[in-house]
Amino acid sequence: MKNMPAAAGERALLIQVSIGRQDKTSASDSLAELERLAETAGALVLGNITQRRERPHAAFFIGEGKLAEIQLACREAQANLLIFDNNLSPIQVNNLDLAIGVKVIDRTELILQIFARRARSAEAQIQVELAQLQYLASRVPVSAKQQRFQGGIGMRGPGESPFQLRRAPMLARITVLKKKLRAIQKRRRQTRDRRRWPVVCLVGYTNAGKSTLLNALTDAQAYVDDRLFATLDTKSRLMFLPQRREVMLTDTVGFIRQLPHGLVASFRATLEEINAADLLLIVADASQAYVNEQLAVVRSTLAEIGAEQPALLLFNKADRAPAQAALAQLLRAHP
Ligand SMILES: Nc1nc2c(ncn2[C@@H]2O[C@H](COP(=O)(O)OP(=O)(O)OP(=O)(O)O)[C@@H](O)[C@H]2O)c(=O)[nH]1
Ligand SMILES: [Mg+2]
Repeated sequence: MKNMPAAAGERALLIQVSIGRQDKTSASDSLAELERLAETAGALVLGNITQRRERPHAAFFIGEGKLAEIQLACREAQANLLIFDNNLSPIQVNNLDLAIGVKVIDRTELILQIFARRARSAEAQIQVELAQLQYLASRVPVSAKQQRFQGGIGMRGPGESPFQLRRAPMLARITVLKKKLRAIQKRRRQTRDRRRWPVVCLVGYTNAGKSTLLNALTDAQAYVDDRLFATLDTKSRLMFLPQRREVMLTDTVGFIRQLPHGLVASFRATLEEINAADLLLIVADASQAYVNEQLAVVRSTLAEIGAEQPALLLFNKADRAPAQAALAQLLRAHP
């Protein structure tokens, strides 16, 4: 993986519990996405174990009977990491870790890890550290035996130094980071208030092609890659329109299903850009089988951050074969 050394020896099994009547295809799509996320974080994915349940098991999320099967699978595949597609409670993470004896992380923690590794600007790093700390503060280990605090994928800050695992210093650090972030946001707001151009924001699911579009329309030379969360530091560029008109075109961080709320709050500064835009261009990857589901995620995330300005929907990657057939149907479904 380019410029991202794999965490040494991270061999992962993916675990997914489908609850109630969750659609089978959407569950397998979510699992495929989890695999891409795990690989982006540097883990080697060895396989997956799935289970269907009416409701989550209170102590383990997954059924108690599955624990032995998972343990055996870990031993056979020599896995040292379990990644749950479901978001787990702190107690469930601890219980699983102790019962199976292998490090357990969930979807949220995995996404936070990717953000931590990829954050470059001071602002993005503060946002990531804040999100990680808020998440970790509720997950202080109950036992030194727990595998999850032995390094590797899991909580490492952008500086790759292990966190202090005590709650009080964490909370103090959270206060400091929030203050720093507010100062950066204030500066940003002042620049924005002085702006002379209408602002158009590119938004959409991760990997939809937002940065590619920014590059095509301006000279931004933004980083483009066929991986999830290529963009974490956003760019703005002037775009020239006919009749000598200009707009400011802004790229943003992609959305994803089950985006952690703590993260959404921490990335408010970035998302503020969306709120302050005059027009949103929603970029959707028409070659994705689950483009409608992805669009639903984008719309609900926009609603969550209170973005209510006019939006244009734009179907991208129409050149790809699977998209050709789907396109006509999509255009009918989204007039
Ligand atoms: N075939 C095809 N590929 C495209 C098109 N637009 C973008 N891509 C590819 O899709 C991948 C993702 O593009 P990006 O522009 O990085 O996507 P993004 O929405 O900025 O993604 P994140 O920043 O990761 O959220 C890249 O490999 C692009 O080359 C398109 O119109 N057709
Ligand atoms: Mg991008």
